[in-house]
Amino acid sequence: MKIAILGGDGFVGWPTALHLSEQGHEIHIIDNLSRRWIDTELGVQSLTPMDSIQERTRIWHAETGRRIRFHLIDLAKDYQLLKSWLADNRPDAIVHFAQQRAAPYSMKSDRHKNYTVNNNVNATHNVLNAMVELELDAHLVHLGTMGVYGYSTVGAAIPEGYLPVGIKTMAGETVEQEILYPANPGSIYHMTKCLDQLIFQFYAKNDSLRITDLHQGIVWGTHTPQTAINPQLINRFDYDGDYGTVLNRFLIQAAIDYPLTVHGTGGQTRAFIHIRDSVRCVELALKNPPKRGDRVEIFNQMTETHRVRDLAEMVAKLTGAKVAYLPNPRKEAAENELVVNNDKFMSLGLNPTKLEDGLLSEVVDVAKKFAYRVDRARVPSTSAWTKEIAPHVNADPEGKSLRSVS
Ligand code: USQ
Repeated sequence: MKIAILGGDGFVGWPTALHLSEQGHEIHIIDNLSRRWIDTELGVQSLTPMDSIQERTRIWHAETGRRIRFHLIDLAKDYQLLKSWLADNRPDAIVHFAQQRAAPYSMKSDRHKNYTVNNNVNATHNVLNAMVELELDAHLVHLGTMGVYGYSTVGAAIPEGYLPVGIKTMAGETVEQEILYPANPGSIYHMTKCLDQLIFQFYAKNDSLRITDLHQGIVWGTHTPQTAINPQLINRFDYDGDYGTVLNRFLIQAAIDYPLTVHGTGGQTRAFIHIRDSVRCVELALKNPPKRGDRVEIFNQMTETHRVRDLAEMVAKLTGAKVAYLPNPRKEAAENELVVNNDKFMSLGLNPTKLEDGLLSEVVDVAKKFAYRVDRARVPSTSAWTKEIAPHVNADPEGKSLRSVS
């Protein structure tokens, strides 16, 4: 297949591009390199040293003989450029990762909120709009989030996108329907993914576009078999307070002897998936497209759930790190249960990489190898969800004010 990977320079986009290229697909990365610009804005860099996208694709060609082509397009702003690229290339499938993906970054200020909404919503809408205009029957696979469901404890497993409901009619009968599971975003970033769901629903209904939405959990790990082929193909690894996600942050914190930064009681339960499984799920989704006229296909892309404090304890046990319980900069439930249905990917043959598979230590090794690149001042998460929370954020978990290190 000819596949366009929108956002193919990012943390999940890059290993997906390599994985699909290895399988013989013709891969085109479309990216505006915004993650690299945001690193510059924040004054941080990936833990792992990353080459330019052009250099990465050159090395991939030198190692494998396969070509990945790169096109610099801002999907949210350059609609005409995107449209003419799609018209000229007419891909069979489009994998859409091209969105600002960090909840803390999206909550930093009013400017960051605006940027995240404008960028994410326009990118999604521009792609769909152009597909309709060009009568392009490509399968669109979008990376969504488990966060569209919220994390409230309802005592039932979260289904894959749709919830059966009974609606009482005026005649007193109950009509059965399946509706999108009620959206319950916890940040501006997550809110944009909820908006995406409605946009997809409309375009699938109105224009019979074939769309798959992957509701992904928190990704951990860094290597896939392809990124490990050559040091210059290495994936990015975010550890900073805005882009670092919880488990990868704990692993790098352990490697640099920094207290593990648990927000609140650490009673938040979240869904997780290893980066290797993430790329495999995209492959499985591409192999199982919906038909024209079908509703949006939704998969829950996660393989296990964990409580944040359990993860901290697991990493502490593995490494001897200390755990710090900090005031939570986010407005979120202090404690929640989370049960998720992921039957679809399991029935398609996904064989999950679990935390217990010993890979945690592999990531600690990566973290230790590149620990010299860490700026400790960038580790704390200081983006507060509300003005009321902001004064309580602990910007220096290593400082003397820290009392709750166990
Ligand atoms: N947390 C800590 N300490 C930290 C960092 C985070 O206790 O140092 C807590 C947070 O308060 C939160 C949980 O860990 O309760 C998860 O935070 P996270 O930063 O790992 O994940 P999140 O902000 O939810 O976002 C990430 C990705 C996003 C993806 C989402 C999947 O950045 O792109 O959509 O995970 S999910 O969480 O399932 O919505």
